[in-house]
Amino acid sequence: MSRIVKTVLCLAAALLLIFPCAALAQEIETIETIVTVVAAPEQTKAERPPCFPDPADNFIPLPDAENLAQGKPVLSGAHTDVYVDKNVNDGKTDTYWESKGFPAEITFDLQGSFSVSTVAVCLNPSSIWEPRVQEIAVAVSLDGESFTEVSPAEKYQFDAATGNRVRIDFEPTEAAYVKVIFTMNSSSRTGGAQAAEICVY
Ligand SMILES: [Ca+2]
Repeated sequence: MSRIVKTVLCLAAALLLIFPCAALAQEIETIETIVTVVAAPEQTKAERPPCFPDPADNFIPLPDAENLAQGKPVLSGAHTDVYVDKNVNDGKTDTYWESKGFPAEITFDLQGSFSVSTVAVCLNPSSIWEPRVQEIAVAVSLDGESFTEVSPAEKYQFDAATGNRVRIDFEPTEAAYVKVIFTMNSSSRTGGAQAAEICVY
């Protein structure tokens, strides 16, 4: 290859390198002129756009009052596996009590006498806990021995869409002990009653 040809080829190669770089530099300059920098929004708290309603808006509301059962002594019959009765009033919906068979009774010692009118039975609110029906009655006592039924056995629907919880309201009654009696659970995954939290108001 002659020296002239080599020189021509080198010049051509140099031009190919130079012109794309020049074009790219111009493009970068163009991009820089159209980009508008905006400040990041304040993100110290989660915000939900109006078009995405909070699922909790559909939850069954609970009384805005002290839960008289939380942390109080609790007594039940046989439980399944590790799902002991003290899980039912530890304030956490990711721990639960599961009875071994039916009927299943669980009794709270309120450690004092109170006017009570609502019992709430909650499952884990996660939708992995599929909808189910449990049949539940409520009885109360002042001495822990003689109980009076304040809400007869009824079937209650649990559904994650409504918070996986039910609310049982009855006439205000003086009580030192509250017994919750389960007689059925439609879930095919258990042969017993289940409750992540039972609350008394
Ligand atoms: Ca719990």
